[in-house]
Amino acid sequence: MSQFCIQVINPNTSPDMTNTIARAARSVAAPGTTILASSPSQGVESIEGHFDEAIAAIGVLEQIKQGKTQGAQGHVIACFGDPGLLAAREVASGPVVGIAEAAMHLATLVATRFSIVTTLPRTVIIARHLLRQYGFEHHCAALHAIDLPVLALEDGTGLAQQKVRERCIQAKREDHSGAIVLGCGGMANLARELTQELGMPVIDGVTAAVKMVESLLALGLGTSKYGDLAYPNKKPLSGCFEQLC
Ligand code: 2AL
Repeated sequence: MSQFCIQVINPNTSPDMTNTIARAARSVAAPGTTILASSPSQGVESIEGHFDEAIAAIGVLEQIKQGKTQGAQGHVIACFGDPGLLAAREVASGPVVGIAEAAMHLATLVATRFSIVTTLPRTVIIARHLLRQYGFEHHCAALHAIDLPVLALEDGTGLAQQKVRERCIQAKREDHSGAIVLGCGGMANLARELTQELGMPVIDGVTAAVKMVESLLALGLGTSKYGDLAYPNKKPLSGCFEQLC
């Protein structure tokens, strides 16, 4: 049996969300796969805009470096904006997969069009940018926001989860799409139950990305070091960035 070590990085600093993500990742990992769950030592406790993403990207790079020293062969970036994805690929040699790209890719394999249900309205524009960047613009029927902050998913009240469920039901009724993509790492534990309840694929990016990284590792495929994803050119980094060398 293959023995893989996959690092699942929560780019925000919320320990509760890291636990939710780690549990979901372990629930789908193959028997031979170890999940190394991690989050940055400093940064933002939730990622809800461009400013947050810029900070989170540095944390992702710090975590990739640490994951490599701990034996990680592949990496998942478990935030729906995929912060720092291409930079992470430059510093990694194994595969690096973001949860937004993973969920979107899988959605196109099981439906002609999908809907996205995310957290705050301001994160919708981030998802739109990614759809364009990844070439999935024409596959997405609509985007919905539950209009609650990311950390509402970890407040223990269940309100955010109820809103996700309601938005998914609304998306099924209104969008004429065949699948729903959950647009936050903190929603990772909801996909299976919603898939059952709605009778259509509801896709979470954390579990999708873990299975994609496992597949790439099983095929012996890592990030290409030929071309723009080659290791960064060596040059001095100053101040707090020295630790990224
Ligand atoms: C996210 C996410 O997945 N984690 C986080 O902190 N912010 N993005 C989002 N759209 O809710």
